[in-house]
Amino acid sequence: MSIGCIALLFLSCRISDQDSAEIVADSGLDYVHSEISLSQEVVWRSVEPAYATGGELVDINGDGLLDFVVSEGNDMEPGYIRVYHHNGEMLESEASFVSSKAQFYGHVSTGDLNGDGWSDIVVSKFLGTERFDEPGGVEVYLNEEGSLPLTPSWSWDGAYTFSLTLGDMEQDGDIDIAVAVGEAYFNEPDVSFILCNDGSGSFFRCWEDSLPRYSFDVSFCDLNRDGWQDIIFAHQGEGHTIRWGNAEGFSELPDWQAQGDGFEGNTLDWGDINGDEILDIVVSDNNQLGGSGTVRAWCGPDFWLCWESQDDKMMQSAILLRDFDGDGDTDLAASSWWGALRIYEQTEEGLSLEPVFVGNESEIVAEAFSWGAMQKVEKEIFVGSGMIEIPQRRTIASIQKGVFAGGYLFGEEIEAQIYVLDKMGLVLTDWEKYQGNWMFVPEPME
Ligand SMILES: [Ca+2]
Ligand SMILES: [Ca+2]
Ligand SMILES: [Ca+2]
Ligand SMILES: [Ca+2]
Repeated sequence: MSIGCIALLFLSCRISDQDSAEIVADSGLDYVHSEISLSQEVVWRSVEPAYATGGELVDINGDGLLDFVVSEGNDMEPGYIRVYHHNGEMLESEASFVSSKAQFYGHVSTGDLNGDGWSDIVVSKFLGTERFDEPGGVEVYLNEEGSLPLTPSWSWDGAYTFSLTLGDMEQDGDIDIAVAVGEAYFNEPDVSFILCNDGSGSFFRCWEDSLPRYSFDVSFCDLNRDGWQDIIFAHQGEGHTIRWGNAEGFSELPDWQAQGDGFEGNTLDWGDINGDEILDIVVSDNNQLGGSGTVRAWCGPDFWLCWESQDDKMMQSAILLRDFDGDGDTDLAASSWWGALRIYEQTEEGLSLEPVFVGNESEIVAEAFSWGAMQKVEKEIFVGSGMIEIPQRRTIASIQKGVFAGGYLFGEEIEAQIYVLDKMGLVLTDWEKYQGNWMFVPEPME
């Protein structure tokens, strides 16, 4: 989308979902549970020994079923990008796509970087081949009409990065990469940065932080819904930050920084956790290096500390904000290193202070969650223009016009199919080498 479009489509560019988009085909399917009902049963587990870290459900081969992309390595042992394709019944237990070169990969993000309708993947390489003595970088794998290349389509080396995210900083309709930078065990802090898309799937540095810090997660999100994506970083050793987006991009200095202590950010997510329809942020703070060991939320519009998990302190890791019980509000999934899957439920009183669901498996070492339809379900056609926040962060089944990443659709014209929330699965990555990755489903899932 050009600057001209922003003028022409000002309303649709600056207002998210309802005003700029309509669902033109409603399946009529409802998925309503009165309480969280994830099954204790593990319905899928991958078999390869690996230090799996990143993971996202996305349709790689265009058959309308979600595949699971995993990035392995962490800081322990080089691993691969793997794709567990959906075989029609379930994810395959052994990945049929494996990248060619093992690396110390951190987290992975997916979106359409070159506007061809196929989902591409971008991965943080946490460390280089000399492990803690050599920085990693960023690798892009452009989907070639249903299959990923064995080696990166584009790459850059020179920073320790554990996580990255995809969004559109300048509202030009192509997808940029925000890179969270820092390795806190042995290295000095460093600056996080954004790689802007030149439109053809190559990237150049177009913004960086004013200060070196330790950043372990980052997200683009239009928190104040003014039509510009804002940027959120989870930090270690200092407060998490927000910068407001505008036509000039982001300021070097944060516009907001969490006050207090206990900051050891592992994962962040955004959503409305208290039902006022204003977006909030949630961050897991690990306690390996002195952090709080809790999951905490800062509520918009002023981002005051509005919620903190009251169950045991632990090495908090993966979190995800989605509607796990299908009652229309956003709940929180959380896990820790060597802990159980926990779900905190939103009710009229807000988010429960302790989990309403605790899984039987108590030694999971989760690093990423993803939530998506695991069987063929009805889809809705979604049309609009500008930047659209996808309702309930639902997963894209296919896209005819526009591009998508990170819970948003972008384009002068947008036409996409999104899955209804039905037959859902919750997958998580696990970096205990011989445990594999896991999937839980709500019960009953037919
Ligand atoms: Ca693509
Ligand atoms: Ca904004
Ligand atoms: Ca809220
Ligand atoms: Ca809910």
